[in-house]
Amino acid sequence: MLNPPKQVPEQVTEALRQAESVVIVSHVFPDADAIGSQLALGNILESQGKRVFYYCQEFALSLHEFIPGSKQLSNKLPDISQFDVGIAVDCGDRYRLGEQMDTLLQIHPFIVIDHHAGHKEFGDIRWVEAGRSSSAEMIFDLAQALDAEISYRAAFCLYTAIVSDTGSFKYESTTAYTLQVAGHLLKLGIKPSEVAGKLFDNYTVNRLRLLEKVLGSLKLYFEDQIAVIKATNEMFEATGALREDTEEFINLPRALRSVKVAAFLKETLEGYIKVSLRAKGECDVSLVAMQFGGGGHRNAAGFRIKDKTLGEVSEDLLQEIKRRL
Ligand SMILES: [Mn+2]
Repeated sequence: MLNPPKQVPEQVTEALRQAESVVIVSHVFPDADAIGSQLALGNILESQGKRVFYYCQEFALSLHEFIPGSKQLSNKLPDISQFDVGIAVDCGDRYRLGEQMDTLLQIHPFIVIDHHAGHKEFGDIRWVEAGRSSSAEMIFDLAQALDAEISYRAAFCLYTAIVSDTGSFKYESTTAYTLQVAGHLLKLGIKPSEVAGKLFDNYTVNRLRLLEKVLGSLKLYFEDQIAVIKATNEMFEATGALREDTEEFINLPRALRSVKVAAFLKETLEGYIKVSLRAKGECDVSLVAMQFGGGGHRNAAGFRIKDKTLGEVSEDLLQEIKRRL
């Protein structure tokens, strides 16, 4: 095995060794890395005799329900006095904790494990490595540091998270170490085809009908270097698809040969315009997202906005992307 890029900070392992009851939080509207990391870490800590509560304000169970343990996720935070450690995984800033942020941050020590570039510090004990492929890769290291066995279930969570956050090992963040961790997880019995099937080959008919409409909205700008697709309320109504069904759609315009930045604008049930950005090459879309109060990674970022129309957001966004191409 290669050595991990960095050792797990002693403070993290110390605090977890002493803990008896912990709450693990992932970010609002979690992706597979957030949920996979959360559930894997919980499974690892439970195997060491600790009580674990899994909190997440908003999660899409139907999309992630194949991730083992996802039924344990709760959006109701109990009395925090029972927890002696709080842990946030995959949260680039405190607001990603959701509405219970203030309450959660009253738990001390509060440990933060994250890999987002542009991470805004919060919590008491921070382990942040922007170069990592995924939070799950860090949770793997943490298991080693705690001398914890990784169960098949935890391995399944970690592998799913890594595949998802690296775009199936395609993104720049994929390192030799990432592949070693993945290889180790295969040795624990994980079947890549099974995970890929559950992560990607999971469309409903409604979802495919929605995709047809969303792709129909494709517009190209700036010598086809910028691609924009949209999902409107009307499209969701016409197809009966769910808001979460748009997962992965952004990768299709991104796959265009000429495209350097792809944007996906979606109307949410709460009246927001939710924007996902993907880049190949020179444009750092996390900087674009930050201009609109969001964040993310160099090649994958996002934000949401209220009180503006799809057309207005699209206009402002195009200006900002052009400026950075
Ligand atoms: Mn992540």
